[in-house]
Amino acid sequence: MKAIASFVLAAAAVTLAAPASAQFAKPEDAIKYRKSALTVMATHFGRVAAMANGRVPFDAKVAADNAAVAESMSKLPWAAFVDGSDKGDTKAKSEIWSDAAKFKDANEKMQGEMTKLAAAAKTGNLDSIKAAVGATGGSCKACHDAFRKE
Ligand code: ASC
Repeated sequence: MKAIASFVLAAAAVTLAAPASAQFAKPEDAIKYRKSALTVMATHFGRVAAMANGRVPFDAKVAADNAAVAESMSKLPWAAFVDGSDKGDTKAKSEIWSDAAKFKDANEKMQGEMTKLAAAAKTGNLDSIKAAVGATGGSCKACHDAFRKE
């Protein structure tokens, strides 16, 4: 009993200590995970963009809250581009793996823009938010153009 308890605790410790790195039982799980994170990111980024574009009234607190969620999400998808997850229900291009350095640059650029957007949204300055939304959207598009199939 004691041995089992120690084993369970040790297993839990290993799980908890591991960062958000590649821990997926199957390639499909990794695909589902990264698409989910990107969907949540796009949803919250979209709410800020809608305010920046004047499609919905500007509310500084709503903008800041949504930008913070989008920034958090922007860090998550990349560990899920594991080997073998280029096939299946995904638009990922093979260049993600064959040109991994360029993919890393592109997603790090986006993460950086998302961080700047979250900082701009925190200040509540709509002009800064507009500029940051433009730069962030551009970094989303650059990565899609290079690494996402139609
Ligand atoms: C979004 C969204 C994207 C990007 C991209 C920018 O709001 O969901 O994928 O912006 O369209 O060009």
